Amino acid sequence: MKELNVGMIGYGFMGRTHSNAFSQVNHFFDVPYQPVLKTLCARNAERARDFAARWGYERVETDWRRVVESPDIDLVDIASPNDTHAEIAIAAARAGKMVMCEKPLGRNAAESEAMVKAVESAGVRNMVWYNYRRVPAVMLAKQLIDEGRLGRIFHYRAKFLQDWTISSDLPQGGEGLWRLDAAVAGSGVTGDLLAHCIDTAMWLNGGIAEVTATTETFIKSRRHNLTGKVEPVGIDDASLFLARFGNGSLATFEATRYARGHKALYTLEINGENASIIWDLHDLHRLQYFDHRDESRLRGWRSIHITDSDHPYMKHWWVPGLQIGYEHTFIHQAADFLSAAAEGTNAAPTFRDALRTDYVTDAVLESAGNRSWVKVGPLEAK
Ligand code: SOE
Repeated sequence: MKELNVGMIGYGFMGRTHSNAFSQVNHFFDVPYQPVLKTLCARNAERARDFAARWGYERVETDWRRVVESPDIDLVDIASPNDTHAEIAIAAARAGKMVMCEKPLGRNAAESEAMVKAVESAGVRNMVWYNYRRVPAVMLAKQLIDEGRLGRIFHYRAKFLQDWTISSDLPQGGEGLWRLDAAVAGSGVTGDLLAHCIDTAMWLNGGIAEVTATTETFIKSRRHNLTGKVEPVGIDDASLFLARFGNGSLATFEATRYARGHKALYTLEINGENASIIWDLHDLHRLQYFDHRDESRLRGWRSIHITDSDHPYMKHWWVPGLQIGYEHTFIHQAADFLSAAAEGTNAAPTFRDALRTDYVTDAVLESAGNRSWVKVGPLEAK
C-alpha cells in the first residue's frame, strides 16, 4: 500500500473530524493508500503541538506556506476558517498537491471559481467535505431516486436548524466564533448550513434554476473578540428560500441558528409521484420511505434501519442491527477520495461541484437583498 502524506491545516472541530477519518480509514476500508498524518499546521503553536501529539502528527507548522512547499506532502487538507480556503487551495494546487477542502469551498462563487481553475489547470485530485452525502441512509435515498422508484419529483423540502447563537452576549470573531464574523465566514447560515442542504439537494434532484429568498440578522451588533469593540453583525442568522429545480420540481429551504431546542436538525423530504422519502440527521441511521404502489391494505411509511450489509457502506462496519454515526461520514468520504485518487479520478463532490452550490448561495443572498427571483449561475446537472 502506498503511503500518502497529509498536511492538515486547522485544528478545530473539522480538523478533528478529518484527522479521525484519515486515522481510521485503513482499519475499515481496503483503499490503495495509507494516509500518514505528517504535518499539522495552525496559528497557535502550543495548541498545535498538543493537537499533533494527540492525533499522532509527526510535525507542526504555524505557517501553511511551509506545508504547501514541503516536498514530502502529497495531500493538503484545508480545515481552517473560510477566509483561508482560497489562498491555501490555490497555492497547494500550484505546488501539485492533492487538495481537500472543508465546506463551503469559498466565501462566495468568485473565490470558488479561482479555486476550481487552480485545481483543474494543475490537474490535481480535489474534493470538498460535504459529508452528509456519505450518510448511508442519504446514499440509499440517492440509489432509490436513481433507480426511478420515486418517479417524477414534485417537491424537495430541507431544513437545518440550530440554536447556539441566540444569546446577545455571545461575541463574534476569533477562534470558535469566526462563523459569526462575515469577513471570515463570507455569510452566516446561508454558507454554513444551507450549503449542506443545497449540496445534497442538487446531488439528489439535479440543478437549481432559480430562487427567491429572505434572510434576517436578529442580533445586529456583537462584541468582536479580536478588536474588543461592539461591531455590526454582517452575517445572516436565518435564511429561507423557495427554489425551482431544473427538473420542474419546487422546493423550500430553511436554515437558522435561532430555533430554540434544535442543535443540528438537518431534515429533508422528497415527494415523487410514486413514493416519498424523509431523512433526519438526529435519527441518521433511518430512512423513512412511503411507496404508493404497495398493496393498499399494507401501505404506510416504512422506517428502514440502515444497518444491513447491503446498505451503502455498511458491510465495512459492524454486524446487522448495529448503527454508525456522524464521524463515519468523514471516513466514508476519505475512503472514496483515496480509491478514486488511486485510479486517477476525483470522487464527488469536486471543487467544481461545490462551486455550483456557491452559485446557489450567492443567488440566495442576492435575492434576499433585492427581494426578487434570481436565476442561479451556470445550471448544469450534478
Ligand atoms: C455549525 O455549527 C456546523 O458546525 C457547521 O459548520 C457544519 O458544517 C455542520 O455540519 C454542523 O454545524
